[in-house]
Amino acid sequence: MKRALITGVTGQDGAYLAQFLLTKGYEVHGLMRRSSAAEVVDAKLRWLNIHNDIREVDGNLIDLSSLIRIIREVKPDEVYNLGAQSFVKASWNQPLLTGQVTGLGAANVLEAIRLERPEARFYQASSSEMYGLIQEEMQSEKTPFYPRSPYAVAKLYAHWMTVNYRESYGMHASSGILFNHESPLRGIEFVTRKVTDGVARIKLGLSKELRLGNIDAKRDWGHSREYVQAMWLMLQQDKPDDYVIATGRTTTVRDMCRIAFSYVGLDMDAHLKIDSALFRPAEVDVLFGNPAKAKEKLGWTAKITLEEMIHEMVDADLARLRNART
Ligand code: GDR
Repeated sequence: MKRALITGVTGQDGAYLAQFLLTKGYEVHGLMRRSSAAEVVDAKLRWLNIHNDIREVDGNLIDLSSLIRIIREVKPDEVYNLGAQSFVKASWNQPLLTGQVTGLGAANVLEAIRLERPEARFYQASSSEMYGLIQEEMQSEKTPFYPRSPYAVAKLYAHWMTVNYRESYGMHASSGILFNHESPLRGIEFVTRKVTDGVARIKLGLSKELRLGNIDAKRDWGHSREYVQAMWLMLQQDKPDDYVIATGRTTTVRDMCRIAFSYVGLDMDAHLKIDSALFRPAEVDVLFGNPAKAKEKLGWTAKITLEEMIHEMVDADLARLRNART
């Protein structure tokens, strides 16, 4: 039986990845921060009904000693580093914490593996945010980076550390440059879930308006459930490498929002308000990924359309809100 260790297991991707690995017969260990009981947020694992199947390991990405102990004890075959302060807007308010968790946290995991279990395969959750200002027709593994937020700067450090450990020590360390990926498990602070939750509230008469920031930004949105499979595929390759994971379609926030409103028969223009407080100090205007390498080398392509995903999310939010009322 293969053993996997997932950091960030209580997040959207961690939960879907854990579920996927369990169906593959893996023993799944999840890093959880246990500084206080209230901090244990396993709602997403409960949603997927896998909370009793994950072996919880107590540690923290910013505590190297805890990671060394965990790698020594668990002896994982595969380590997926999904843990991060992952909300881009919050990274301007907490730039140093973001650097420690999102940047140095990855270096800590790499160091723990190098010291205790160098044969383990490593996956780093890199991000399309690293492209930032660089707008080529489509962004690929060859596109240069120009990060536009403290979050993206931290992710870029983690990305290059992954490449460096691969080249310096011959470790099987791969980096997935994932474009935005969503699901009903997405946190409410991210725009798709904010929209689907907001639309469901308006539909049920719980709210009248939805406030958003820059709706001209364009994103390449896929489904988390499919994207975690690409992570696993990367670690099954003979050679470690970097891969763009994207759908190859880009849509404005405005049009994504319209999909949600029209699904429930509401007029978006009657409810959507623009709030300048929600704009970011620096914006990434366009993300548009070229997933050709992932298709060729991993046999992976995104199949769920943006419409299907937004409909699934609106349905899930309607059900959640109706259940909360009964
Ligand atoms: P992003 O995702 O920053 O791309 O990073 P997010 O959903 O937060 O923003 C997408 C775009 O929508 C615009 N926007 C708003 N965003 C939020 N959150 N709230 C609003 O009210 C709002 N109005 C407009 C934003 O300005 C932005 O342009 C996500 C995260 O998951 C990262 O961790 C990950 O690395 C990247 O995706 C790939």
